[in-house]
Amino acid sequence: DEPLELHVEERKRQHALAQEHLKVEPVEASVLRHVQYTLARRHQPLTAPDLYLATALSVRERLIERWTDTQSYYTTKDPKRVCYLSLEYLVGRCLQNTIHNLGVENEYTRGIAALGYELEDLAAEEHDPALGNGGLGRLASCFLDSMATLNYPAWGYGLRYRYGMFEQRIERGQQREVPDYWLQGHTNPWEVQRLDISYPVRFYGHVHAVRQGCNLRYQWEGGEIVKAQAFDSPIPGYRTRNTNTMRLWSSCAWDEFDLNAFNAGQLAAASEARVRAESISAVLYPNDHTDAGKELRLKQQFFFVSATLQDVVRRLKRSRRPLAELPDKVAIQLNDTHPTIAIPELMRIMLDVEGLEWAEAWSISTRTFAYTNHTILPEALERWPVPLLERLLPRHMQIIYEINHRHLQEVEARWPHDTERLSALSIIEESFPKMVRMAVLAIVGSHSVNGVAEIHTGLVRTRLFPQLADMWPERFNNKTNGVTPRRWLLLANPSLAALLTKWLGGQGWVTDIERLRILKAHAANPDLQQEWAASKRVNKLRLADYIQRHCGVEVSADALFDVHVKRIHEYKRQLLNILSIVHRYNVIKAASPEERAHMVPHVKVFAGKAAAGYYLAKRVIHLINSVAAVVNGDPDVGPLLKVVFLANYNVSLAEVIIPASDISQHISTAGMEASGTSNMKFALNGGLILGTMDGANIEIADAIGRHNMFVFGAAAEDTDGLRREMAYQPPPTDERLQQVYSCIEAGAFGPASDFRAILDSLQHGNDFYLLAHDFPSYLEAQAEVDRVFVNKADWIHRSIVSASCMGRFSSDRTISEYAANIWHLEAVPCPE
Ligand code: 4GP
Repeated sequence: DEPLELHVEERKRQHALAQEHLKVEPVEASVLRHVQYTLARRHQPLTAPDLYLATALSVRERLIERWTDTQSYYTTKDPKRVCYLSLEYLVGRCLQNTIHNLGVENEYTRGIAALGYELEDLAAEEHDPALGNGGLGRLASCFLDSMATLNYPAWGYGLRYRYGMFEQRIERGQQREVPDYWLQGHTNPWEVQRLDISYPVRFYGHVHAVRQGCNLRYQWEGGEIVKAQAFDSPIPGYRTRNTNTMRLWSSCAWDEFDLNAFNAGQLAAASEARVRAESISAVLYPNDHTDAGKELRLKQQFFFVSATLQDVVRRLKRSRRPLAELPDKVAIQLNDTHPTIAIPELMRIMLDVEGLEWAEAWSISTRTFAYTNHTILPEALERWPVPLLERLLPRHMQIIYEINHRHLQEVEARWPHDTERLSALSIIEESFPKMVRMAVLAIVGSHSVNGVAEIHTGLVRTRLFPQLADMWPERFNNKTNGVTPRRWLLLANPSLAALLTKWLGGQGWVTDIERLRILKAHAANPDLQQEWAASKRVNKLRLADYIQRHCGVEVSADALFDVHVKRIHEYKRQLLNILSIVHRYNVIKAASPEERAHMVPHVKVFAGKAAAGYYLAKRVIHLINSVAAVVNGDPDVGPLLKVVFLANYNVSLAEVIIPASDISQHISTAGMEASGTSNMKFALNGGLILGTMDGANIEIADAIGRHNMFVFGAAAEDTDGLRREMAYQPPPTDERLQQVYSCIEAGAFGPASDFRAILDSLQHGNDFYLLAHDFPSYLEAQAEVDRVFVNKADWIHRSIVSASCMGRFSSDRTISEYAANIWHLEAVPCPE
């Protein structure tokens, strides 16, 4: 390692050089330089893909300078850092986000225009990297943006999947999954391969005990070694010099090529190890809420965790600090249980490699780790078979047993002879085969356990882990989610952003959205209302254009845009929505011309992916598309009802959809959605919410006033009782719902056999998701939506009030809370 002072001097010199360089080079020149010298292309003709890449490379130069400065500054200051460990990131496109955060949008807009293009059109050339499934992954990316903006020294660690989330195509009304090779076409300008940073990661092998004095020391040996190779992406804060790092690991063979095998003529065997190694970071598991249960998934988890911890320990040692100082220097946040194997891995490093004693190692470890739970769905709680762990990670299994042994001794000491409690609190589930409960391990091995909304944290405490909460009440805390106003307002909604900047006298709201509250007092101001409505219209026209281009369906911006976008899951109840749409269709068909004249025209927008193996969710997509085909093709209905399913929902599509909504639906069965974050994005963009009292909807209702939200359905505390009652005596089905079933059964939307599984789950199942139960109150809430929508002034008033009260739901607030209460982290603003 070079001396620090030299390092800093060299950086200063490079910085001064780069400054000089940038001063003299305008955007056009810089972009054309990249076209010519980096892409090795001629200037004429300039194509959009080339120009996008050259522009990205030009922006990247400015970014890299800040990035290296920040990293050097952190090295000099050596502050406490947070490492956010997440198997998923939904980053979204980077070009415009970077330009905005760097504050160079005028320069680049003008420069690109001078080259004959619009910046937005170039931005659309960027492939949206989908390295996550849904909410949890997008939250991780919102958090990275906030950490950088708030100048926290933070690292996001994860896996660089070659194939992220599948691309969803809709063919004959059904979902087809196509592999999404996001790195195709050109190099990714937003990452830097760190050839100098790689670590060995071991799998399988055996444990060897060696006697040292009167102690036994263990060594994990043999097996297979895979190389973890770092790819770094800069994460720029908004209008600050601080630029953090997201480090994603890619797997490759430790020895590129087996020359001996090759020389012996075994050509396939020569590259076998490479193929096996590369498969680890090949694909993201396209499952949320189901335990993949596959060896490869556990391999992915350990691979990324092991490389990350080696990186963390290396950094600590470079600053010449003992491991005992780890908790003062690093906070590690586990994003759900996926990285939980980090706990035994850190213990292994401290015990077997560094030679620490158990008590000290355990104290260091628990003070370093904190765990966030994102769902209470039982099928999502990870459990790994003991035999698998014993084979893949034999030393870790020993350590887990030891952690459990000591933990249960503590339980026994506090609650003697309470076998029920012992088995509930055990990390090992005594099933066949035995299983390791990763959530219990995460809680035992962390100093903080948090849920992501008030109601969810309550359920984590009372329903999911009551005995653990009993044992360590102080460990459990709530951190209600938030979203970044940079991407979800400034970037996604330029017209509303301009309005806010004008009415709030500057762009201060971008980092302090509490300032929107000022607008509340002006919600009835006709000028504001008129501008607000005009902004919404711009966004609705943009979405209408997208719908026309992608679905061939013409929709009017005067209609009520009613949006339901998220992963397709029974508990999120897209089915409830489409059934109510069939009902609306029936009502329209039966209505007289006078009645129709008073009806509010609706555009129903759906988007979302179903896990590839989730049969019922895929049938729901089919039903939505089948209903859409009939309704949109029925001249009798005309503009009163249009239904569209937009394929391949991802971050960039969300950016088009969210600002355009009048109403969005967040209608999970109460008690099942941990938080939801799109509800926050919609409300921030002036959309009203139709929802159940679930997840963060409850806190949003508190913030904006419940009367500004359209609420329906059973309450979380009643659901268990209702299920029991219904099982005992099934209630009669609502007549309107019965009619909907009859239509589907009669083949109104295609062969009834296509939807048999759905109908069976509703009519002969136990209505676990309370669809039939909530149907009448859902229709009532929708009728209320229609009543309010016709009164434009009232609607806009509610829209302004809602958006203006959303200050609490910025991820800046959430991250400040994590930093203050869990990580104990100071901001370290990098000087200009
Ligand atoms: C999601 C939850 O389902 C959602 O309610 C929450 O807002 C989000 O995490 C962020 O906390 N969970 C997942 C998952 O995406 O894979 O468990």
